[in-house]
Amino acid sequence: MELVHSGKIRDLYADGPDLLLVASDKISVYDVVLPTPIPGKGKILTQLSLWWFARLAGIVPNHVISATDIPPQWAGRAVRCRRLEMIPVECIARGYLAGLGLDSYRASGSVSGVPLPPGLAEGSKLPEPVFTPSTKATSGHDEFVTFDDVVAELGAGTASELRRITLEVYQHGAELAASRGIIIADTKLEFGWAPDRSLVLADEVLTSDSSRFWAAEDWQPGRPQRYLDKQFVRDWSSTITSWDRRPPGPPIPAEVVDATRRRYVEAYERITQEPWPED
Ligand code: Q0Z
Repeated sequence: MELVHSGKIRDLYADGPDLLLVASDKISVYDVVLPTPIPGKGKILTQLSLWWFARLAGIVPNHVISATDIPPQWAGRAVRCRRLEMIPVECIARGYLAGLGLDSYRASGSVSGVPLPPGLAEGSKLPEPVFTPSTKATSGHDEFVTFDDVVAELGAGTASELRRITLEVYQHGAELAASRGIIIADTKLEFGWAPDRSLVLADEVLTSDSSRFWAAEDWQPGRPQRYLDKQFVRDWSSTITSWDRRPPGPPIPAEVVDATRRRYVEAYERITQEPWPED
């Protein structure tokens, strides 16, 4: 099979007219991939994404063709999908302030040109979710663009549809996750055009690799939040004073790997209310 794109965590293959999106067990902290995998992570996040796609199908069609017509070596951690013409805008919805959104708010009081009220802190809940699109900058890191920039690039109709669908997906997902003890602070969605020019939700959806998942019981604005999945790795790595957060990262000890795997399983089980079958 032809490798179309290799990312840090996932790979994309072409299989005839289809694409296969293959998730690995790799984990990144502070944007650096560590040398030790988290066994099962690729499967857990793939199955969670598939669960969301099915749940969200009433809001937006998606790129999934099959979760089972997959070569055996990738069973459970790959999705066969329709090849779309991808839209070069990262469609981000935020309900809470963190990461680059927080940086932008501190610098300008706004994110993607959307003004936010004064007095918000790291981790604050926003008055209502906002659409904060970004584009891949040549530097590598994403750069916020305004809604008007999206209009200029894609037209008013498409820009409005992307904003509407992104906020609807976030609102629905965040509400369901909140009822199950997980705050989805923000999420990044990717869309493509089908041959008939309809908008299709692509890539992965509402996983902890495309979103910030916080344990609701630990949420406390005014400080960096604990990540539901990666906090053990982040906390442990911050004790490795010889690591400067540049590649290569240090190997992860077995007990941190196990605790982290349990958190991925916990997030899957809390959201889907189904036991993880391989636990
Ligand atoms: C997704 C990506 C990577 C995983 C292109 N249905 C689609 N049609 C066309 N293109 C894509 C998709 Cl999902 C597509 N990506 C992002 C890169 C591993 C996802 F290396 N790029």
